[in-house]
Amino acid sequence: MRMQKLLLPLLLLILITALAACAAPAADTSQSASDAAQPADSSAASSAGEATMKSYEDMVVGYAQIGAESEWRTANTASIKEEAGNLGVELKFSDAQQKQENQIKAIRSFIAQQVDVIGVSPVVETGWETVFQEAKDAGIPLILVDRRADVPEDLYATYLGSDFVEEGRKAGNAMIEILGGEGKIVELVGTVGSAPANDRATGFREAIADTPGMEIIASQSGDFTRAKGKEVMEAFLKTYGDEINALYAHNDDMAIGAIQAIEEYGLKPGEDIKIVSVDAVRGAFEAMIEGKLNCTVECNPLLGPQFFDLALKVVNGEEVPKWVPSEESIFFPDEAEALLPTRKY
Ligand code: GZL
Repeated sequence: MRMQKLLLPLLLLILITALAACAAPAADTSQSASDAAQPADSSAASSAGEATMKSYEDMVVGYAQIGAESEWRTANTASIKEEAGNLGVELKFSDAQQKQENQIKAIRSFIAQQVDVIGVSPVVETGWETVFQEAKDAGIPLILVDRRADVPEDLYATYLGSDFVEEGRKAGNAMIEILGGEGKIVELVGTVGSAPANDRATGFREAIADTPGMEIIASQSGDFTRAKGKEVMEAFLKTYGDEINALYAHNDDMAIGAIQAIEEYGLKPGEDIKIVSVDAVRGAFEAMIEGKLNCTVECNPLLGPQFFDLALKVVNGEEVPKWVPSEESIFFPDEAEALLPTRKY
């Protein structure tokens, strides 16, 4: 009897313990390889972080292009579209026919479509603050490509493009050499109010400021096109005729239009009237080979690869410089024939 009194409570204890063990859930020991490497709370955070990181293939880019006004622009557009195809980026592309209101409409459309990032080449420097603020308020980063805009720096992520003032300085210094420091110059200006027109004019004037024999006798916009460049050069020739020693054209397309006007007037471009222009498109190399153009300053339009590299970084919150300048050179007739086959635009 005494033994039973001892055994019963023991048996009861064993039974209760066994029942309690059956009721408790099993600890989850199945961990994926990646989770196993980190404590559970950080793997949740890193998987959430990974979920918002974009790749080229899942990035949607809105690009508000100026138009198709020049060989340079055509090459610039081709570079953007080609690189989007290479990378598998979804590109929404708009051509504004050189009208600011069309670029603004395009940017608003990209905001409504909630693209990941917007690229824009502002046709002129002013009039952008409102629409750029709308993009910022919508949380969509904006990249200035090719041309700057006159807005506070917090309204764009970065500017990818040339130093147009330096391009103007290079053109001015080349003109001093070509004219021997003495000559009357007419100037074909780019699109009125655009960064390249404003800055190429500034840089050229800076370069010739200390050479009193160099005088700009007329300056008028040819809007970066061949047709307008020809038209304005015809007017210059009508007014000044063979008083003109040289032409400074803010791009090769206007220079090529002016070459036609000079020949129709009965003078020899590149000889009677020396010509310095900017862009270094194939047409400029061909004109230098024919002896009709004396110098072209390079302005690189092949910005597609750099643009999408910056776009992905900006979308993924990486730090980028406020300005990414293009690398550029200057070319003269003696090297034109050898270089023409190597030119990509
Ligand atoms: C320069 C670019 C200019 C080119 C022109 O970066 O904006 O616009 O010089 C083009 O040929 O039309």
